[in-house]
Amino acid sequence: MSLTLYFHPLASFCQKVLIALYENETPFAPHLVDLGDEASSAQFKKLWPIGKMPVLRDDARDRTIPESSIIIEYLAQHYPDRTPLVPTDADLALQTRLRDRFYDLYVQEPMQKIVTDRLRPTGAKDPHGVEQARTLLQTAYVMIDQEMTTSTWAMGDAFSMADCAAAPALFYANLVVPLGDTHQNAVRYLGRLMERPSFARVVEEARPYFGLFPQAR
Ligand SMILES: N[C@@H](CCC(=O)N[C@@H](CS)C(=O)NCC(=O)O)C(=O)O
Repeated sequence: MSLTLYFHPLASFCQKVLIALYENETPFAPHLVDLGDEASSAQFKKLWPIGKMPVLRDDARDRTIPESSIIIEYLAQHYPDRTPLVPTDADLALQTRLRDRFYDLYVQEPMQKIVTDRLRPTGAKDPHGVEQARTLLQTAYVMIDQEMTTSTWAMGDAFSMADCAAAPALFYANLVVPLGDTHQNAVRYLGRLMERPSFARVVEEARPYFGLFPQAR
């Protein structure tokens, strides 16, 4: 087996890549990274000094690939299978990348901002930044709700990299800023994502770690 994924099951950007791997039943060796453990963190940073998960290592091609979207593009290019997560049509691929960026930058990142602020010690919190993140999430929710009026998946009928990004982003964002009654199309989209076998498996595998998710205080 040539692929190794450095990841943590609870981490949303890692879940995005796990969905892609499970969609195509791509064989890989899981390598759990514990950034809270000095040795594990130091070992991981030798691979990718930035220290953000996930990272894919491909021994067959002697490549180390960081960044969730780049990993999915790499898998689509070198390990394609039944679910083409990045369309071959250039225009459709561009739209897929835009939606992938949308979910990463305007759902995952504000969600992370709100969650990680809960881990900051008293006196080092950033209430203004958290408020900005909440406002950004609300704007994104309205846009997603409109897009999902007629679509099954982020790109229409075909499941894609954009849905890999959307699933963990919406799952965790909904825990910190509930989608609520006003975004019913987005709620139904999250429901479809939760039922997708690849993401259902990811959630099951993350379940033992849910206690580590910082709850609102
Ligand atoms: N742009 C990166 C973001 C990765 C990211 O933020 N990963 C989080 C886990 S979900 C992480 O490693 N956080 C650790 C840290 O920031 O120290 C990607 O798409 O892979």
